[in-house]
Amino acid sequence: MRGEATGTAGGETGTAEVQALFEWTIERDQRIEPRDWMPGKYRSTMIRQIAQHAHSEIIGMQPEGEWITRAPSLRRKAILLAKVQDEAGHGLYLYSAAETLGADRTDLTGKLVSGRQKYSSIFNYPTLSFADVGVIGWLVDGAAICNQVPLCRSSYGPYARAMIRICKEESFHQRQGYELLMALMDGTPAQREMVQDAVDRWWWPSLMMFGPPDADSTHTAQSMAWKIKRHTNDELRQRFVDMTVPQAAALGVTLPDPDLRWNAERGHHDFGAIDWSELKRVISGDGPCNAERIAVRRAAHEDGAWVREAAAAHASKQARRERGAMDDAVEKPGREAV
Ligand code: BYC
Repeated sequence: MRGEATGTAGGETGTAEVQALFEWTIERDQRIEPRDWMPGKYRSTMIRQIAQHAHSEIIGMQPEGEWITRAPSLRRKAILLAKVQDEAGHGLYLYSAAETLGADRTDLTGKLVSGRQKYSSIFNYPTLSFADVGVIGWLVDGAAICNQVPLCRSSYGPYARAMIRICKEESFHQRQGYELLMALMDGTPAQREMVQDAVDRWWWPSLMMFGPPDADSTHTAQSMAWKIKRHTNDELRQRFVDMTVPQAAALGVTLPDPDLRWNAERGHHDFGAIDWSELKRVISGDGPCNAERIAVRRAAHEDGAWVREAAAAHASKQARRERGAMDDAVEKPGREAV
């Protein structure tokens, strides 16, 4: 942590004046910026959430990435490649946002591969057919949009700004998934069955993405008070169900929940009980693909060591050159440094 440079003047608890400024900024719906004083708990909560989000984007490249070489046409391959590249980009913006809080990227990666930091439960399920690529776009990116659009108004400036671009790209991801599923539903009975099978497998894990129910959520109350989160886990889950039911009907698939029905009194869909023990199991490392996802990430990190070393050597050479040019300019005034 490089806390010194990032708004810790006033200490962890802060003077009454900086505390009041922080509260006032939150109250007025303005943004907390990297050099502003912030409570230590705000900083650590932001690092936790942003890092978990970044890790999810990077690990999230794997389930779909597995299908790039097996895409059924050049067009589908190009689309999928672009989507997976976007996810790498999202991970990078988010790691940069975490760095503005004093976090160190190498340290965050170390925490991911050693299981000390989490990533989204959803990426611990296997992608068994190409229909899974469509369903991930439709349901997983759809859930991500529901969760992330409000984060564009999150109180931490660099995170909120990163989310604006990410959400634009997520919206394209969701549409490509839906378009792929429409094409499959327009195909043979076997293709339609493949879509239904994928929907059956991804529906409940998609609902779990929103996190535990509000009553069991450790962080929601404080994160809502600090306007890091703008809605609770259950509110967003309900919004996602309401948004998805008509899309499923238009597509011609059945959502695998016999208790799913419109409740006119509430003005929302009721839905069946979620198996929270499954979420706990997957989060604690015992999902169908947890070990594989981490092993792939660890291997990629180790295999990429030479690239990081080469990039660091190049950067320090450049910095030395720039310093040399500046020294030259100081010694020989009147001549411009090149
Ligand atoms: N999976 O108090 P709670 C994407 C943890 S990327 C794993 O409610 P919070 C995409 C939680 O961390 C999708 N862990 O927490 C990418 C906490 O544990 P710790 C990722 C989960 O933070 C590629 C504990 O459970 N999106 O869409 O208030 C391709 C208690 O939870 C999960 C984001 O990261 C989970 N599902 O709320 C396609 C969005 N849920 O840290 C798509 C940003 C909860 O205390 N993050 N936990 O040990 C958020 O909005 C919030 O962090 C969450 C959780 C709603 C996820």
